Amino acid sequence: MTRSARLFRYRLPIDSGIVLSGQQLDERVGYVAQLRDGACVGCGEIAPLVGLSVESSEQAEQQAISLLTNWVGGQDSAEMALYPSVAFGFSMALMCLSGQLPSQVPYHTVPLLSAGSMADTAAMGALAECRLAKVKVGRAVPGQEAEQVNQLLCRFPHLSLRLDANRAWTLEQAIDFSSAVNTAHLPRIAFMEEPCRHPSDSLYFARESGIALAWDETLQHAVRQADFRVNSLSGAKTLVLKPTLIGSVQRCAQLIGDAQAAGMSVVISSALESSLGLTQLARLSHWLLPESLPGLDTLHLFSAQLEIPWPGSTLPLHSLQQHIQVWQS
Ligand code: OSB
Ligand code: MG
Repeated sequence: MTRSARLFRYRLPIDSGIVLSGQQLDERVGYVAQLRDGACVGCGEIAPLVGLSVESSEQAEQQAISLLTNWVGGQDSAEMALYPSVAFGFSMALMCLSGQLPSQVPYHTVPLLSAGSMADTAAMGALAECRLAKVKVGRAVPGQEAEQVNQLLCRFPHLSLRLDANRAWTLEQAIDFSSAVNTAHLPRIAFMEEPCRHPSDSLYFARESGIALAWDETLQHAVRQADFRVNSLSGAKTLVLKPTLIGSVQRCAQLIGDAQAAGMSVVISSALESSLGLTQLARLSHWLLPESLPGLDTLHLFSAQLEIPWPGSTLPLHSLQQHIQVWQS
């Protein structure tokens, strides 16, 4: 038997404010599974996200250890039902081990900002080069945020926007927002993720406003249902898929195929993974969705990168060895 495995736990300071408005997180805890088979090595990140994942870090760690123990013992596929983060990280490690994930990919992502970022000159400078950005809304008065969106679209005539309200609005607030967006700008809103607290209001809002809808939280809840069918989500134009919250690479690929067959597009997005996970998500996105730009602009929230650098990032790089090895076999 030539197999061995290790599990590392990382802890990295993070400023999650722009992404998770309600429950701020100042430290990201996650795991990296490292599989070895002969001369081949493959890593995958297992990083449940507090507040969004069903599993805790401790539960993911326990399950990862039993899964890796079985794998080292010669069992190729999981016999147990896996938590999404564990299924994702383990399947990604296997894909890398067998060389199936393409590595020569463009590390493109859609820049992430909040409606209040207009005063941030660095963020504004970056936009001059872009044709697509994502703006977090739903944190201030809807009419004012719409005004900020108008200003952004006036200032950058080639820019289109993805918006994300994270279910912050009532139907009335969502309408307040859309009616304050210049009508001429509406076609430049590629989609809005989760405008309203209630998905039924989001569907109604999309029909009323003409702004295309994307499901993110609604997809995460739906996939947990035993009788989940992707067709139940077809009121949206786009599904935002966060593999750490969904499951294995195979499950993600299946979901992408089903969504496309039902006429929806798919965007792969970050659940605040480290640079190791983010670079793998960029590779996964290019492989499964070559035409789609993923939403992976969350590395700058961290104070350091982990093991695999994101091309062009100047953040310091930690090796896995600088973090804690919690298990090996
Ligand atoms: O609401 O889409 C979200 C990251 C972690 C948790 C939730 C969200 C996000 C992002 C990632 O916004 C960035 C992106 O999708 O472009
Ligand atoms: Mg979202």
